Amino acid sequence: MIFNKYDEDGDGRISLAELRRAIRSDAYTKDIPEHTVRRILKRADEDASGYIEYPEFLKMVCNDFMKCFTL
Ligand SMILES: [Ca+2]
Repeated sequence: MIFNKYDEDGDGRISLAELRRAIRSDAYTKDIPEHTVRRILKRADEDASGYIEYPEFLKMVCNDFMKCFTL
């Protein structure tokens, strides 16, 4: 599952560091700047916990990256 690739330590949520690594490992966003990573996290983080939980992650990939079909 895609979420597991992002959630490297398997605690069920994606931290800023995990999001940064995952995004940069994707070819199409290799040069993504730090402030953009933070903006993506902030936008996906609906409850403002500072992390992306699984339901928030699903919304993020469906809305922004059109990857719904791969989930
Ligand atoms: Ca995690």
